[in-house]
Amino acid sequence: MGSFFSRIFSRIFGKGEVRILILGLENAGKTTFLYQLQFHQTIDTIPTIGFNVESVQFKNIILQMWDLGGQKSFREQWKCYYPNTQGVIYMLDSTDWARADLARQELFELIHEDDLKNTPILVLANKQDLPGAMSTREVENILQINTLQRKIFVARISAKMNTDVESALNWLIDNISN
Ligand SMILES: Nc1nc2c(ncn2[C@@H]2O[C@H](COP(=O)(O)OP(=O)(O)O)[C@@H](O)[C@H]2O)c(=O)[nH]1
Ligand SMILES: [Mg+2]
Repeated sequence: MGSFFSRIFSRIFGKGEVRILILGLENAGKTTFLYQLQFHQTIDTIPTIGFNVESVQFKNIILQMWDLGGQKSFREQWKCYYPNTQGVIYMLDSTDWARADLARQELFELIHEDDLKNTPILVLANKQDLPGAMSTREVENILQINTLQRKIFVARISAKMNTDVESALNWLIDNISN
């Protein structure tokens, strides 16, 4: 059975490796998420200068995860990483109502990029362990998800507590292969 799945995956994903970008404003929880996936623990993060990249085994696939710095000066360089990307994770701090509009603007910018036009986008509404975190409906409204003609899905997670991370990633993997 295992080899059956690995044959299917290698047919879909070539070498069995998928390139995924983790984007979003600074402080959304991108680096926490990446380290949770890779090391199964919460690691004290510092603002990311440039990028972190980790190869993470998820089921039978290797996810090559690029965690790009989210501060304004780095956001301008996100474009350089778009070519050959198969999936985008857009991380949102669900408690950051003040910057929700900015988060939408950045999402809309990347959605119109040619290099990402066929890329499914998984929105991770992070920090659901905190009081006042946005609901799925609130995130969909704020990001105007229903105006986007895209494979896009909002999942609520807590990167810190490792809650609901795996089912969210399943959506992304399924939609990369389709
Ligand atoms: N309560 C809570 N805090 C989180 C969560 N994810 C990240 N954080 C915190 O948010 C801050 C920014 O996280 P970081 O991963 O550095 O964000 P990045 O700038 O997007 O890479 C850190 O203090 C994290 O501990 C979460 O799911 N819940
Ligand atoms: Mg970071």
